[in-house]
Amino acid sequence: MFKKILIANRGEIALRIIRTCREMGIKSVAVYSKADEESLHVRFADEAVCIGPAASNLSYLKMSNIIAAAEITNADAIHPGYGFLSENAKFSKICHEHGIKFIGASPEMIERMGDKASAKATMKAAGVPTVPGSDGIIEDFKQCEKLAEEVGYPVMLKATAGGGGKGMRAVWKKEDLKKAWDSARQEAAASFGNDGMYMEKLIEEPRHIEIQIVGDSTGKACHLSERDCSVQRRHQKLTEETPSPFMTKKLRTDMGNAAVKAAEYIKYEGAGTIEFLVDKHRNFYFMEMNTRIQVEHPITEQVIDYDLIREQILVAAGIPISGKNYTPQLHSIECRINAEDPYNDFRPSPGKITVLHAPGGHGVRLDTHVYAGYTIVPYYDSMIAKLITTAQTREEAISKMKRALDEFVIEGIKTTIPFHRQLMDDPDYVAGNYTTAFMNDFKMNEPEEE
Ligand code: MV4
Repeated sequence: MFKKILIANRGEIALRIIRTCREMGIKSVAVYSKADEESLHVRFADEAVCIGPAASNLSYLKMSNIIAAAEITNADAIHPGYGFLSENAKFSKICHEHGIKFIGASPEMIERMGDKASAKATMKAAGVPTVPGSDGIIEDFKQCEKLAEEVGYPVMLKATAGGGGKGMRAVWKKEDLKKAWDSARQEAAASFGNDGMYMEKLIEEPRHIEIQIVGDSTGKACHLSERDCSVQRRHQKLTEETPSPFMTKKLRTDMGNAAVKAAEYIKYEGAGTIEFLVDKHRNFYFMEMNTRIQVEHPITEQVIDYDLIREQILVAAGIPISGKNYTPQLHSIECRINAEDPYNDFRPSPGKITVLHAPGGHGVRLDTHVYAGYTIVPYYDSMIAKLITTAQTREEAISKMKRALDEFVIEGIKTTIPFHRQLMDDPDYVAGNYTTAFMNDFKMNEPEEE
């Protein structure tokens, strides 16, 4: 088992990993930028190394400085968390070359799943349902036109190096195809240095339902059921829940089995997530695979009483998993609390937190690194806390979330707490009647008088 793990991340996820390390008797090393000197993960870790100035590309993305920090502290593993270098094949490789265990996917696996067209081809070969469309990358516009006729409008053009919606264009009619083809490739070339495109039949107003999987070094995999992540704004998840209100017993069995089949086909090791698009008829199709721990992992932990970070560490240490599949025994909802102003187009709102009262009580979990007096810096992601409620039923989990949001006081900056509070009263949300189109026409009510 590892004696010392370096956490190559910051904020709430760094704290989350340090906590599990402490419980497992593993020493932890925090790395931090100059701007994060006062951050909680620096204080909670056993050791801390400053790896550079505020800018991410000179600190949390600076591979040489992170490896150097691991070497001077004699860490035998690195946990990358999510974002930053968590799905960077080159970093996974460099860790391996330095004899440091990367608690994540192998370079080959990251490459294979990071290239969306190749990931889709792999899933198709594994027998996982995929959206009808092109067989890999589209060679030229002539082939694009021909394919669109075969697939039938509307179609979705997607960048193979993309993900999370970048380099993606929905095309409803033939005369719009050329413009979409040119602009999508331009965006993909600019964003990823790779303008490879593929095409799919457009699934109208799909749900985004993902399955958590864990694979071990013996080639065994299991699934830990689903998370519904359909409530998104500009491809940013806002809230997630498990079980999905759209799920049926049969759908869960079919999606879970497809996810395990895929994981065992590619001999996936570690925690991973297979994202599916689900249409209104409950047909499900492979969308993308993430080879990292995800922001929303706590709701899965809550409903099956499981520590996913612990599992990642055990699997990375070569310990086989139990192999048991899980079904949610409770209902859990996560609200991502961002330092953003929901009354002004969710624009970032960094600054000093002058007053903070955290919610608590039965069934309330708050994963956060902030505290009264802490200054939210503008250099990183705006998420400052994840508020998670868990109860026997969805209704109780919503009621608990309302109560917890009402208790949650943060002054000195704007946050998305008012957005979540309104969401919990939204009739369609409360009825579980929402798709990825839900936020398209969501409007904030006028703020209540202070
Ligand atoms: C789709 C789709 C409809 N049809 N593919 C968005 C980003 C990336 N995860 C893929 N996405 C989509 N792919 C087909 N064939 C609709 C989306 C989509 C979406 C998917 C999940 C969550 C939110 C979304 C918001 C807009 C579009």
